[in-house]
Amino acid sequence: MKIQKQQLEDLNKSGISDHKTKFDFLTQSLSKDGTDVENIINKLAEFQVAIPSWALGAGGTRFGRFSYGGEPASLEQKIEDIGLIHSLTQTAGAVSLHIPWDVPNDYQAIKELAALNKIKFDAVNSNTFQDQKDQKETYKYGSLSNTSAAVREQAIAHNKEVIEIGNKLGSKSLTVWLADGASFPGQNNFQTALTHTQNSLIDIYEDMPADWKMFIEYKPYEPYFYSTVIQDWGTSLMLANGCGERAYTLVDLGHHLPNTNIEQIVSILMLKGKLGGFHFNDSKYGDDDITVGSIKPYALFLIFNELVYGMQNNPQNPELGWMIDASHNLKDPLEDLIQSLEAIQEAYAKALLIDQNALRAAQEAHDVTRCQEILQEAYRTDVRPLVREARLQTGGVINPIAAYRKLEVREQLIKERGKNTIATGL
Ligand code: RM4
Ligand code: MN
Ligand code: MN
Repeated sequence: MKIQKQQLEDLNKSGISDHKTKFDFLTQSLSKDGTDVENIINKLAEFQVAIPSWALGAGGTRFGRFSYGGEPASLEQKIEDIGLIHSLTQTAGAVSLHIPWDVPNDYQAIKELAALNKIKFDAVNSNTFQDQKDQKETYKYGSLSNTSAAVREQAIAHNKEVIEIGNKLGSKSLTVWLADGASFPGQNNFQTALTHTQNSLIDIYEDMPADWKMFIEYKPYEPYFYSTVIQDWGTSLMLANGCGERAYTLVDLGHHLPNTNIEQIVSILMLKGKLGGFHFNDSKYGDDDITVGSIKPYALFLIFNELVYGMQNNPQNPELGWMIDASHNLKDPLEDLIQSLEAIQEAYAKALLIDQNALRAAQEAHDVTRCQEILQEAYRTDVRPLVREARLQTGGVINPIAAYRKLEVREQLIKERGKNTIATGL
């Protein structure tokens, strides 16, 4: 299925006058306060978030998986799905591939298809948390950290192959998420596991082309229950520093224990020029991978405040690789992604509204009440007209979920692909 430009224009006709009224009203009041609305719209329009190739089908839990009709059965169909989301939102202009779930057969054809859908290839992700068919060594007891040199070598070789695949597609970064850990005290020697991991990562790092970056994720637990080799941002940063300048920490919002101050982590990493990648999702208990902004929208806003501050004040930090890392098993995955994109844009817009000069003055005056007021003034603003305007200016639709339903995208996909297709992923 492909959405035509004319269809988008027709969809916008009915909502345009209502949008204009709301947008003009908001622009007027913001401009009066000295906000540069055009600058915010431009920033929103530029902001692109990669869609992971495993989020386009229904995700499972460890108890089961309920498939959603019309799931993409091939990489081609996954790229087409992202193309659909991108044409509605104009915010999803990239795909992040997980290897070996999504190895292209015909590179030229995949590149052409992606270009046709205006999709770029973002970070490639390696997978040493599952055994693959015909694989010689098992990752049951770890991969890059394993006590067996043969297992480590196999895992290193896999990462190098992922770099090669990404390189052929135009990717410029490798994301390593390591499941390695232990489920029982005494199972692993912490120091040996970390040393092996560092050495394995250095080997992979040295194999990357000179213009590539490595992103190292961390996560406190899961799949193992007692310890994880890369459990927190400190360990990730240490490993990144041990690899070299082009290795960075990646923050995944779901990879923290409850109540962790994620915005502070973001801020410190950016100060050190070491925040490379960012995975969006939301959670209540653990790595729940649910829709961005659905549980803790204020926390997301505070995180964006630090991201905006860092982007404006930390030239030592590179441009970030943004990705949605969510996949859930109840909603239509494409609707879920659209809602996530919307939540990201809203949090970003609200953070851009914060009066940074006033905030600094209030901080220096130790006016704590005023500090809070300044943040909440921005947070309480309904920024949706700004997000809609950015979408309109770039050729998207005013209301992507309504458009998705009106165009009967899911029904159409089921017709084309059938009810029982299953996408690769978790
Ligand atoms: C992990 C981590 C990685 C993702 C896998 C599927 O928890 O978030 O980024 O690639 O899940
Ligand atoms: Mn992640
Ligand atoms: Mn995760």
